[in-house]
Amino acid sequence: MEGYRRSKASLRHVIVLVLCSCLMLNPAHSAPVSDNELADLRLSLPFFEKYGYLSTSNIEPGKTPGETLGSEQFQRAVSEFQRYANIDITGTITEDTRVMMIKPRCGNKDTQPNNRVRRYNVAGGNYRWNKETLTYRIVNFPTMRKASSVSEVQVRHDVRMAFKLWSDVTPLVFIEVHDDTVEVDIELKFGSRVHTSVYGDPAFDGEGGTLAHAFTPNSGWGKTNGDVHFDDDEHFTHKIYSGVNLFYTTAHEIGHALGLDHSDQRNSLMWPWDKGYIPNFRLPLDDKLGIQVVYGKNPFQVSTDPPPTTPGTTTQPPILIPPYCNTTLDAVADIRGNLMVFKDENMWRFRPNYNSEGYPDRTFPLVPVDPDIGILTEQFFRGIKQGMKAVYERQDGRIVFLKARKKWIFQGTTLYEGPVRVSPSPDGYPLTVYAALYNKDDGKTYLFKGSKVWLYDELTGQVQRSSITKKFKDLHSTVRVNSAFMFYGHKFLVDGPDYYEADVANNVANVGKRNFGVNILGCPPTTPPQSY
Ligand SMILES: [Ca+2]
Ligand SMILES: [Ca+2]
Ligand SMILES: [Zn+2]
Ligand SMILES: [Zn+2]
Repeated sequence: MEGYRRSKASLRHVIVLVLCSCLMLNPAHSAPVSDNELADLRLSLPFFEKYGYLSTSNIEPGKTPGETLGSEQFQRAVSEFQRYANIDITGTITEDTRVMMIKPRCGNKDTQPNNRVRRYNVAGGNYRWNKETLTYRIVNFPTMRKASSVSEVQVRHDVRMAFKLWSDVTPLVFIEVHDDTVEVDIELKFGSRVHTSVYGDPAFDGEGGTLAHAFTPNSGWGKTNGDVHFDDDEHFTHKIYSGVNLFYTTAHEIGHALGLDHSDQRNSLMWPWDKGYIPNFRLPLDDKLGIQVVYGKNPFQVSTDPPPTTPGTTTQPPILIPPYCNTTLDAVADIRGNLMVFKDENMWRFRPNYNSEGYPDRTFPLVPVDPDIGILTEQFFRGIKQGMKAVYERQDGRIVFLKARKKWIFQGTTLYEGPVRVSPSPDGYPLTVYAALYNKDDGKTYLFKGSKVWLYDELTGQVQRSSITKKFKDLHSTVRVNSAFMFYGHKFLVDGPDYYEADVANNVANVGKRNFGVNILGCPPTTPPQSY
């Protein structure tokens, strides 16, 4: 069986391994054998067993180390491993082979797909989640403490960004749950050696070797399905080249937690070996195709290709300044990691600049995806015509449109509910809203109107009203928010052509005015008279 799935067969093999290794590794019973051969066997037999290349129960007991090394099963295992590791295929233990057996890696098994095409490997069958919204909790934090170890804030950030890699290319939505009385789908925890009381959960091995492992969804482990365990003896780091990069390891393990097995493609994220810190890391194509086989595409997928041009049509005169520049926008929202900007009947999508130094945290200005004239919002979200006041993506991944006293809720690009009439309620939900954002940090939706802000709890329906200057202390009382959104952990409040940016504690970073179009959307810095 592949990955960490409950399987009686694999447990049986572990027991057999202990017996066989004694027989085979005892030179007293066998023909003369070199120390090197013995060392190679001691290293490779448990390794091949652990990673699924060889079941030692298949090797006849009583074989000498030399006979074992020369046996067809063993040589086949070595060749298969060498193919997976992308080193010369010799069928014998070479120096490269030893290096790759010692190199830090994921503890899950390498699977041997029946076809020999280098590619992603989906666990297949029912080894997937049968829902699109998944919850996770970071149960504990690394206890290894060096000056350069990840901080708790960095762990939380890296985990969020690792999930985002996968949610950006699928319909999946991940929600962090802090309350430890609530059962979640994916638990992430750090542990050393024997680290859980779960029967069959393999022990970790101290620093080096195995870095982490994860459990395939729906694979018979009960609550442990989909969980991710990190070896707490590793020195996990954040955005530096030393130590083990936590973001990369987490992103890989989440791949397993979603139902991917290892890929033999060296440049994929699901390749078993650690690659360390990679600045501006993007999900490789192999992994993207793999996860989309299981869950489908992100309905808002933004192509990184230039917009298609239709041959034969007359080219439109170039617009000097796109209509979204230097103007008051209707609404702005972060939807699955892409910024969507709404004005009149049009919308524009902007994606992060993957080549920017700050990627994935800060990549301003963003890169426009749609033509300057925009695309019709109605073509994307049926029933949504011009004049939307506020748009935001809710915790459950649904998208809410607000206009006057009406509310639409979309699941992907499909209308899920609405338009429903927002009725006056005793709890004080505002009747007209001019801007809205969903705050992942406190789970509240911020609704803006005039000098007021309402904090709305989507689950309980509770509303809390405050003045803008009380909620955002540095903000001037004349600020009127027309659009608002949360992007990479910061709140952006847009007032006409200008914007203010607030951190987790609602401290406003830029108290002075800053042009939204120029700084965030990449509009031309000078503003000649508009030509339309
Ligand atoms: Ca779980
Ligand atoms: Ca380890
Ligand atoms: Zn793995
Ligand atoms: Zn474990």
